Amino acid sequence: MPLEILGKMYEKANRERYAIGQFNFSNLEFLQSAVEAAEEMKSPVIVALSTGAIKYGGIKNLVALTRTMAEQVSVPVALHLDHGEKLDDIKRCVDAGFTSVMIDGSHHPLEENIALTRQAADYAHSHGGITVEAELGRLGGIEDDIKVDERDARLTDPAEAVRFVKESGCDALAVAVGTSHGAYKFKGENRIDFERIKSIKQLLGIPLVLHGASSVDAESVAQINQYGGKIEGAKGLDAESYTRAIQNGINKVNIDTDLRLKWTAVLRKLIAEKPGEFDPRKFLGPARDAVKEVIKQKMTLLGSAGKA
Ligand code: TD4
Ligand code: CA
Ligand code: ZN
Repeated sequence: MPLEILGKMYEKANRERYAIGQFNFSNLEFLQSAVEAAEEMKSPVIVALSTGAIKYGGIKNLVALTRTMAEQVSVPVALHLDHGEKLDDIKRCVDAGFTSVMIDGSHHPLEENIALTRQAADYAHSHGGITVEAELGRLGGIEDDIKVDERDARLTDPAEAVRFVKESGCDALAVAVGTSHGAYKFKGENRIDFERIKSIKQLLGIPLVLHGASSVDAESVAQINQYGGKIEGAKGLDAESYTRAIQNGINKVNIDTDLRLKWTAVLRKLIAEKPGEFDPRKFLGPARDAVKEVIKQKMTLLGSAGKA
């Protein structure tokens, strides 16, 4: 299929209460993993590029690869810009053929976030009806010792979200509900504010996005450490958190760290165990297959398997 507008994929997900996975990539193999997993699971999929990934791979190369791969499968694939910060990032990606963009003005004061998001939405909507995700609230690790009022201050405020969405014109909203990017999300138990997701969803009705949603699989971390790595105290979301977040209104779940961890675990082991090998395909191929398995498991957990 040609690349699909994310907004179209959201309609069914929102109606049927499941989430579509966003999988970040910056190379051929991660993209293959995501697209092949989607085809095998009959799942819609979102593949995403950060501005750093675009710099790494080249926008034309990455868009051409994604288009070509999407055309060879029967499931819908959306190409999304992750955490665009400037209006120019948005314009560049919309012009290059992305079917969804995120404008992340969450670090700006509310008025500025609204104004920036409005400009991004006007541009994307008038250029092919491209879907726009915005962010309100601050993502970050919630430590056990953080005070409740401080915690509250950084999470998305439901009333503010209503005004934000109305005035900015965004199509989907990334909410801060206790997750954070990277491998170190929680000290103890998962602490996600499911009630907050529910309130925001009831007020807005639009697709909500969960960033920082990796599980940080303990086996991958152990394998990395066994073969010379050093990753300590890493912790992510458990399976139940996905289910509860989705039941309460999340329709897009962003996953990057889990893919990076699995990739590194496989590569470290293979390189250690095959000292005479120097064909990159002998390393990258198995890593690609392992990442694909992780993505397939996520699609089952998110409920998107079988929905394409
Ligand atoms: O938005 N994301 C992915 C962040 C990707 C960052 O890419 P760069 O290193 O190129 O800047 C997420 O919300 C994923 O969260 P996760 O839990 O997987 O870290
Ligand atoms: Ca942000
Ligand atoms: Zn993110």
